[in-house]
This record gives sequence, structure tokens and C-alpha cells, in this order.
Amino acid sequence: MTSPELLERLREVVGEEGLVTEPAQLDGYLSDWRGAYRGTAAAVVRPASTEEVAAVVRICSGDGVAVVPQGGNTGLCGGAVPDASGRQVVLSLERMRRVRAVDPVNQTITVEAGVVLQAVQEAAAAQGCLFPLSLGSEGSCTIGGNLSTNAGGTAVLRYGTMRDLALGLEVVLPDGRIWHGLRGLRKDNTGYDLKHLFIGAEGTLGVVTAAVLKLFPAVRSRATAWVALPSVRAAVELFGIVRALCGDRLTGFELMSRQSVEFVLRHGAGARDLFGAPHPWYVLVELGDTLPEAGLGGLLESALAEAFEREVAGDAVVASGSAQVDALWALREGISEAQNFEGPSLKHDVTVPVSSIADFVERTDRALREAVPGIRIVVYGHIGDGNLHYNLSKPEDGDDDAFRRRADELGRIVYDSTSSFDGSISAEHGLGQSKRELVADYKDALELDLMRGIKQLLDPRGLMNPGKVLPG
Ligand code: FAD
Ligand code: 2HG
Ligand code: ZN
Repeated sequence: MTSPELLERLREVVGEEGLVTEPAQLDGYLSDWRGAYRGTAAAVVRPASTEEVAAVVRICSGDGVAVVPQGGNTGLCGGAVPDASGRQVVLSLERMRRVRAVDPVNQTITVEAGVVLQAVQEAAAAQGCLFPLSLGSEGSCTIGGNLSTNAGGTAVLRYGTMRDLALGLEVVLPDGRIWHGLRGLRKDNTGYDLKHLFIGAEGTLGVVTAAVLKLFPAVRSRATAWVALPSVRAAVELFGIVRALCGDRLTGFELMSRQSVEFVLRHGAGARDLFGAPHPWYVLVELGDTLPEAGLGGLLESALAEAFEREVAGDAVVASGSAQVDALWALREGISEAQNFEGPSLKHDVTVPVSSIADFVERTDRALREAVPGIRIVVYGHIGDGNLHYNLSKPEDGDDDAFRRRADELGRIVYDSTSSFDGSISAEHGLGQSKRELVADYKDALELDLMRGIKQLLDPRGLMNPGKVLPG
């Protein structure tokens, strides 16, 4: 139970600035970015150092009070939102925003968990390096949240997910002990690699307070194209053509259905269509190289020429200049927000093997259209990783509540189809509270058992972000 006395002890640790209890100030911490989840909390604690985080966690643990770690609150599964009891404490990392070190020789950067992703990209760039994680939410999401969700985004194809980009972690464990694992080593085979337990744990095993992340040589030339395609099968074929020709220079390969792009054209400021007529599918292809004059434009045009010859592509534009590159990315990155203007957006972030994507989309679309005639299927995503955002909007003249009531039924259609192609029901957003129960139906019982064992080992009293990830 939270008591005035507990709040007083927390205040002693974090000071006046570090404790929020006023309802008006609490509000922003109690719901997520898109307003899909809402909870309430006894307080928000904003520690400014690892030692303060440890002291806060120790105090809460001593009183049996649950802690909900929170970064930028951009997560899409309700993982950072407290429950409705009013007894949980939100632990925001927003005051831990220090870049502790940049080591261009070791190609690493050491940052605190509350540093915003874009600030890490900028700190790396200032040293002539690249930190490659790239998400639509990069202006708000934090490194702690990126690690805890094992974030993916639009450059996974070339650089991997957050799991691939982390070398070391500093973590406050549920009992308040600090694990000093901030090693910047690319080789370290001294037993189990514990950092991987905390990456993707969505705050259920401890609070990440800092990390050592990998840097890469800066990208000095880029080529970007927007390609219109008749089908998903054609998009997969184009992926094969570009990958075979461009190899590691392929950094992004994003698929969008016409419906997805139409939402951005309708709601995105300044968005405009590139071709005279609509096409069923589009792909945004991006190449990057460390050489300033790498001839990427010519390379991309050769790939597109082959695609036209094989009748894979319907139309294509290679961006000329950075303004057009930005406009193409805005069309892609604007989909998530644009869909919010069209009523409830039922999100399904799934992966299947790239070789199955076309059959998967055909079969799933058919089943959804049979269930809800006129349903607007907003499919887009990181097709090069096999990751689609299979999002759904109500029919044009549909009713919000009636559509929301069918969310579970429609989710089942998408997830059963995903599962029949040996896919995953969460590719990059995590489980949070939204898929916590569902995962029991789609994940191997032994895997879930092992996960419960790890939770029991690290957090036997279940006080670290309860009600998230693990089925009840
Ligand atoms: P939060 O939302 O605050 O928290 C997410 C989870 O991590 C919660 O469970 C929370 O408890 C836990 N957590 C946060 N900080 C810590 C910490 N320090 N220690 C322990 N646990 C912690 N995601 C992708 O993967 N790819 C995308 O392309 C992508 N694009 C997006 C685009 C938009 C417009 C939006 C709104 C979201 C997008 N996301 C994407 C989802 C989201 O941005 C990511 O999941 C991001 O990593 C969350 O970071 P955050 O700091 O906002 O975390
Ligand atoms: C993206 O790729 C994000 O744009 C968000 O992962 C997806 O909002 C979504 O469903
Ligand atoms: Zn995504």
C-alpha cells in the first residue's frame, strides 16, 4: 500500500523536483501516446541517477509497492501504463538524460536510459559516427524504452534490432541491487549473456539505467526510391532483386498498401501522391554507403531497370535531393498517426518468413473481408524483416464502438493466420498488456514456463511492472 509516509521517503531520495503527486501533473504519465490505455498511480517518481533509482526501488520493494518503469511513453502495447488500482508507482527515467561517453575508436556510446533516441543519433553524428536505430517515434522514445521493447524500425535489415546494437547494460534489479554490466566488448564468452534477459523484458525484470551501444561509420551517400507495385508477391520479388544487386548497401525496404498511403494523403500535412494513378502497393527502398560518391543512384536505377524488365514494378521515382527523400519518408512514417484519424485502429504487429508474406497477406485479407465487408486493411511495414503492421480500420461509414467490439475476433483471424505460417504475434512492439493473455495461445508452453522461472528468480514478489508480458 502507498502511504503519505512512503511518499515522504521517496521525496527524501529524489527531492521535490523528482516526485509528482498533483493530479494535473500526473495525467501525462497515466496514458500512452495514442490514448489507447489509461491507468492511475500513487505517484510518479523521477530519479536523476542510478543510485536514486536503486533507492526508490528498494523503498517500494520494502513496502510491497509495484513499480512501472516509463521512458518516452510511445510504446504501442500499454507496457508503460500503470494499472487502475492507484497503488502503483510510475518510475520515469526522464531526468536521466546524460550521454556518459562517446568512444569513436571502440565505436561505442554510453548513455543513460532516459536519453531520447534522436539525441543519441545526434551525439553519434557529432563524432562522425552513426547510431542506426530509426523509428517514427525517435523524437520522443528513449533508449531505456528501446532496449526494453527490443525496438526494430526501418534500418533492421542492415543493422539489426536494439538487441543487436547493445553491448552492455546497467540495471537496477527488483530488490534494488545494481548490476554494473556496462561493458563495451564485442567478445565476452564468460557464461550466460545476462543483458539479453533485460532487453525485450518490457520492464518486468528490472529498471535499465544505462547502456553501452554500438556505433557504425557514418553514411555519406544515400539513394531512395518510391516504387509502385501490382502485388505483395511483386514486392517480395523486388526485394530479392535489390538485395542480390546491392547487398549490404540495402538499409531500408518498406511496404505500404494503397489504403495506408491514402490515409496519409488525407491527413498528413503537405503529403502528395507521386503517380498519376493509384497502385495497389508501394515500396520505399533506401541504399546507403560510407563513401561520399558511391554511385548509389546508378545502382538503384539498375535494380529498378531489372524490375521493369521482369514486369515486377509498375512505376518508380528515384528521389532527387534531400527534400524529396524527406517527403517519401514522411509518407511512410505518417501512416501510424494518420490511421488514428479514421476511428479505432486495431493493431497487429506480426512477422512471418519473408518467403510466406505474399500467401499470408492473400489468405488473411480474404478472411478479414469475409468477416467485415468494407473493412479497411492498413497493411504496411518492414517487409525485408518479414514484419507487417496488419492494422485494421472500420468500414468508411462504420460505427466506432461496433468495430471495437469485434477487436478480439478480428485479432484472432490475423493471429491464427500468422501462426499457420509459423510467424510471431509480436514482431517489434512487445506484449505489454495488450497481448499478455493472447501469447499463452500462440507461444510454446515450455518457453512460457522458462519465462516464468526467470521472472520468479529475479522478481519473486512480482513487483516489477506486474500485469505485463507474462500471462496471468
Ligand atoms: P515506453 O513506451 O515508455 O515503455 C515501453 C516499455 O518499456 C514499457 O513496458 C516500459 O515499462 C518499459 N521501459 C521503458 N523504459 C524502461 C527502462 N529504463 N527500464 C526498464 N523498462 C523500461 N517500435 C518499433 O519497434 N519500430 C517502429 O518502427 C516503431 N515506430 C513507432 C512509430 C510511432 C509513431 C510510435 C508512436 C511508436 C513506434 N514504435 C515503434 C513503438 C515505440 O516507439 C517503441 O516501442 C519504443 O522503443 C518505446 O520507447 P519509449 O521510451 O517510449 O518506451
Ligand atoms: C511503424 O513501423 C511503427 O510505423 C508503428 O512500428 C506501427 O502504429 C503502428 O502500428
Ligand atoms: Zn514498425
